[in-house]
Amino acid sequence: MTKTDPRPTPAVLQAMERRRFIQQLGAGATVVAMGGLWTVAGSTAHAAERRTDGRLRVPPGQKVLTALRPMGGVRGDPSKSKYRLKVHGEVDKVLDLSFRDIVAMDQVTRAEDVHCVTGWTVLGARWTGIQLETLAKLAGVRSSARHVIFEAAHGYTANVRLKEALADNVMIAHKLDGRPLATEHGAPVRAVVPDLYFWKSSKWLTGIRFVSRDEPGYWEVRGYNNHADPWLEERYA
Ligand SMILES: Nc1nc2c(c(=O)[nH]1)N[C@H]1C(S)=C(S)[C@@H](COP(=O)(O)O)O[C@H]1N2
Ligand SMILES: [Mo]
Repeated sequence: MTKTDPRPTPAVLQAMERRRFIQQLGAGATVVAMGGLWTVAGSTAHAAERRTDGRLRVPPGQKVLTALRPMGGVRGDPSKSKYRLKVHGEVDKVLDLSFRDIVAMDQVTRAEDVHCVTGWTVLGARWTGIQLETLAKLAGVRSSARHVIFEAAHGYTANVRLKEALADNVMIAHKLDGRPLATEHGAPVRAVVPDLYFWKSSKWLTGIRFVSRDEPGYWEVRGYNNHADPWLEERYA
């Protein structure tokens, strides 16, 4: 995981004075940061915009990019024909789904903003897939469940509170902007948890495990915040 992941540790990030650096970026600028190209969208356009819940559209300390930046990670197998997704843990019925099973379920397409802890935001990415809530109902999540663990290839995990995981906009997605997910973005299937920092959105998703006790995931045990609310800037532990 760490081998191909460009993410510096929190200590390194802070040493780079990330925040100050990002604030210096101008609208429409293309800059090289942390080993990659960032295309910064017009920064004033969304500055005052608010969401229906009253929160600012762009969380504090974030710059709007025009497209998702591939953030690395150890890739899983992108093959649709071999794909399996296990829904397990505190459920009445364990599910073992193929890619066909997933696309045969109620499909939704939603434009959702995503926010990466390294300081970029993409507005209105169009995700297609199923709502996590649909799977939760199908599996019969028990009242003992309190958290969801999004399990991915090679042991990557991310934990999300059950209540937040069952929000309308939490998806198990297989398309982005009308096209099948690219391998680097988690093909064939990834989680999308728009309202928490993007590391909670496991790519190359292999399992959804409902648990009664919290289990901090890959980044959460490496210095990142256990909850990860972008509006509270819950970046680090
Ligand atoms: N399996 C897996 N999922 C992952 C990661 C990872 O390393 N492995 N990185 C996370 C992080 S830190 C971010 S910001 C987003 C990046 O998604 P993207 O590469 O599609 O932009 O994926 C998240 N999901
Ligand atoms: Mo991230």
